[in-house]
Amino acid sequence: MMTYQTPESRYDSVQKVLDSLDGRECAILTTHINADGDGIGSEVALATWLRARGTKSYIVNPTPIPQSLRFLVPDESWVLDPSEQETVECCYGADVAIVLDASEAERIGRIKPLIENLTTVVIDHHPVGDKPIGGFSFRDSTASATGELVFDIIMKAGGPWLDVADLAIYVAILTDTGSFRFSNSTPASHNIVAELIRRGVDPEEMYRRFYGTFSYRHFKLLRSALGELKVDDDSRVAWMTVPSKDYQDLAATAEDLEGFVDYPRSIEGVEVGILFWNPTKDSVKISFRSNGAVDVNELARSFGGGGHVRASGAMIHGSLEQVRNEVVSETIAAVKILRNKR
Ligand SMILES: [Mn+2]
Repeated sequence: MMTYQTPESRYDSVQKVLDSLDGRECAILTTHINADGDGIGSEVALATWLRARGTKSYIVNPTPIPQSLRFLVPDESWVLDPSEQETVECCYGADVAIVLDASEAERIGRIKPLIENLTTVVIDHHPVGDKPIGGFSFRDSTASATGELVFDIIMKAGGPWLDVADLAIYVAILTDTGSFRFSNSTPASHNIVAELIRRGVDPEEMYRRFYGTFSYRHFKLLRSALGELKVDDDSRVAWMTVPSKDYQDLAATAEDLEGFVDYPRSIEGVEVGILFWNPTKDSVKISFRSNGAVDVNELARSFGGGGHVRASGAMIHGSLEQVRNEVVSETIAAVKILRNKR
């Protein structure tokens, strides 16, 4: 027996999504820049379900699917490269676009113009910002992952449930809850996962794939980044920097930094943990993690980024040192303002 039930507050939205996807010939699915397990998992699950119902469905993302998530895609032909003319034509000829795990145009980058003229359905669990993508949206920031909302849709439709979708939703929830450690690990997310395990998903295999194996490069970078770990004793803000030279010399990618931001955040008594690195020479990527008191979504938004209340990020143009000074002092200020309010 299934213990999970879709929250009543979602009933209307789920029905509207089903209505807008019913009988479509061709759907374009997309997600945010630098997609994570939730973005890709939600796309694969929904595409699998749509295809089983006779809707040709393609994944068109602003940035490539990370290597670690490629195993989820059952057929390479489902994924289209937005820089190819054929993809552009395919998008123009589609009859619905589905944006997953993102609500703002900026987040989907170069995909925006490709789907501008299509009926759009947004499915997301991020707190909504100032410039949401138009069309119908099914949003709920109480959902552990966008994958949870996709589960609601397939459940309401009565399936079909395919193994590929089960695995993809599992990965969506697993990765967005940090392996069921974060505050979004709710009874609902556990109940969904219980159902997925009952249907055959192997938790140990998934754990090993995502958390039990790292490249040697990951550890080399971690060793040098830990050497740059700093804590402001007064405000309890901690930050870590990945040295630019090591990042470049090792030809690293964001994937190699998986879990790094958890180190500053996990220091005893720390309110906010921050990770800094240079994906390119003149831009700095920042990841924020809050232990609860500080809203890091708001903080990231003040730097042009965003995310969740406890986990967010931003990309800032400038030199590492200059950006780091500014971000650290703003974060310290945010902690102090909060403290004065208490
Ligand atoms: Mn997500």
